[in-house]
Amino acid sequence: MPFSLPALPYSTSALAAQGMCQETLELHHGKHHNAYVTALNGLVEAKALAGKSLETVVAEAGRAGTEGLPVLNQAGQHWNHALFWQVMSPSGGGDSLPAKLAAKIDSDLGGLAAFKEAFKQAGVTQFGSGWAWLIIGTDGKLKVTKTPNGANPISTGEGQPILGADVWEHAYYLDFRNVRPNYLDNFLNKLVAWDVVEGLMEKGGLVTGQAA
Ligand code: MN3
Repeated sequence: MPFSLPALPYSTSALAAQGMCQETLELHHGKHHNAYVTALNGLVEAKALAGKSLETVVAEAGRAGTEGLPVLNQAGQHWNHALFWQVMSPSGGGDSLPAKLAAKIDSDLGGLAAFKEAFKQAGVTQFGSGWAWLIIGTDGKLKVTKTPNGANPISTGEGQPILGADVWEHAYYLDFRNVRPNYLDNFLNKLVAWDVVEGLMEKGGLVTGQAA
């Protein structure tokens, strides 16, 4: 079964009042994400990916280094966006985190304010395109990290992402022009679906159910 574009869990206008306009979501989901899926499906036969889960494809492409890059660019971006749509919500944002997630952020990252600052800095300092992440590290502790382009912490072997912010310019240019820090502030304060993030933490990460 080919990879497919997952439906947004809300309408394209649902996040407009929270700083992500309809045109951003239409282009980002309908054009950018869709293009990654189409390109990835074009590689399935040539790269012998048939039958493999998206998570396996991403991990293997990451381990293959430079040789795996053509697959990682598309497969990583497919996975990254699949997570990204899920961790935002029309009822997202705020500082009232569910209890288990709040406690884990307190113990591993020094509290919500410290986490937000670290996450924002990860996104701001990712030179060029890429992603900022909150992950469950290989030691079981929460960690903030960043990756370039289509890579992610599964492809680098760092751990399992439970929150990701796209810092490619296409993610924020219509809403925040060139001001990436404001996009990241808005993401953290108005868009993050903390209940979804806690659910992913308890499950040990996202399994997309997508396979070639
Ligand atoms: Mn994107």
